[in-house]
Amino acid sequence: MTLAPLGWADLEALTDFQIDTVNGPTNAQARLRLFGQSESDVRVTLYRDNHAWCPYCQKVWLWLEEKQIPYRIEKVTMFCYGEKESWYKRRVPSGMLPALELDGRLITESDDILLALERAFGPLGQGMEDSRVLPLRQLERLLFRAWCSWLCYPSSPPQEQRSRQQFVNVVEKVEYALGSTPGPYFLEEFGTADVIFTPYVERMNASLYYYKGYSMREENPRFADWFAAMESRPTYRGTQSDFHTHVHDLPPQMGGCWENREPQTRANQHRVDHGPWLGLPDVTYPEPPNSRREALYYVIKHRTNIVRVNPADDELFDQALRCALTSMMTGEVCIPPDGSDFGLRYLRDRINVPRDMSIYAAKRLREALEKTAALAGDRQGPPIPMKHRRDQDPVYFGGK
Ligand SMILES: N[C@@H](CCC(=O)N[C@@H](CS)C(=O)NCC(=O)O)C(=O)O
Repeated sequence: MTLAPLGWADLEALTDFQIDTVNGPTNAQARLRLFGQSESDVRVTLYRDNHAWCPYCQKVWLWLEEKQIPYRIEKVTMFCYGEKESWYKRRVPSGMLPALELDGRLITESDDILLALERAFGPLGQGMEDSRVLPLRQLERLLFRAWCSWLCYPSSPPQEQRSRQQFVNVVEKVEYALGSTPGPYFLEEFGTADVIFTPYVERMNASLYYYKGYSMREENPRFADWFAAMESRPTYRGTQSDFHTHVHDLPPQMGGCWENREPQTRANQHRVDHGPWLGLPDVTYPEPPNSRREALYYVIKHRTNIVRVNPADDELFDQALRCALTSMMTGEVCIPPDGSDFGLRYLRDRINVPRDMSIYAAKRLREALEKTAALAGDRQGPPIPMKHRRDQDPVYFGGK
């Protein structure tokens, strides 16, 4: 059946999604987290980036969520997507993130932040300076360097092979470490070491799949088990990003990501950019039943800005967007207006996980936008910039 696009009020009636950002599950939208405690218990403020892209911020964020420490969140702009706030530069002249205020004292450097948090609230499992955690922290840095050497420098084919091999050799060491304790985590119980590995392993999984045709999660059984165990934790799910977001936010942050020319790389790139997004190895826990309702809720909430920043004509795009949402919620075909393919794909390419919504909601929305765009034509949106992401500057979205 072909449907006319529903109006905004009718669409609103199709979602009952709600989230308690303060006391509910981990989420990227919160400005305050209380875990059932009172606001007077708050001793901590976390300064992190607006888009939840910054890996060192994710490390501290995950730690606070796991320990259920009440805290406030102040969001700051990263250099690659806009102007750093002057109030932040006055506090942290380098502008670097994360920073954390604990009982009025400002701390920078994510490891120092975790050490200070441990002193104030106790460790998360085995602490940062535990004799079994220290070598794992070193191993994480070794893995990070091997990843950077492979991904972030242009190389000739023989050099590319050497860098790949070096990375795979370190991955084997990590597989061995994961395999040397019972259970899926780095030590017997979940703890600091898992938190420390999380941000970059998530980014490695995404970037190597896309730029190198290498699927870290699928090719390494211990990593696969570790990822699955991490995904069983609502804390991690709330901070987890998807392949599309990571592969397009990393180049400006890392100073470039270099692809190889292998057919597998091409195939992976096509899949991440054009779908289908469900089934990609960025997530493996089952899809929650409310993913479409979640996507609808967030689009409705931000629809005025979403329409305003889109390069397509406002009225035309408003109708096209309602078409995509109608089709996402009803499963019926809704033909968008002529000329709206470009605008729909512009939005498809700029859904940011977890800033805008969680991973499955984003996949459903991308899918609906692409299916609807395909009914109007094959024009792609403007390419996503590689050197900066000012297309994501929060000022275009009505402030912070
Ligand atoms: N060693 C620092 C590294 C922090 C870092 O590199 N932060 C990046 C973001 S991931 C940053 O703030 N860059 C400035 C910017 O992008 O605005 C730490 O562990 O906290």
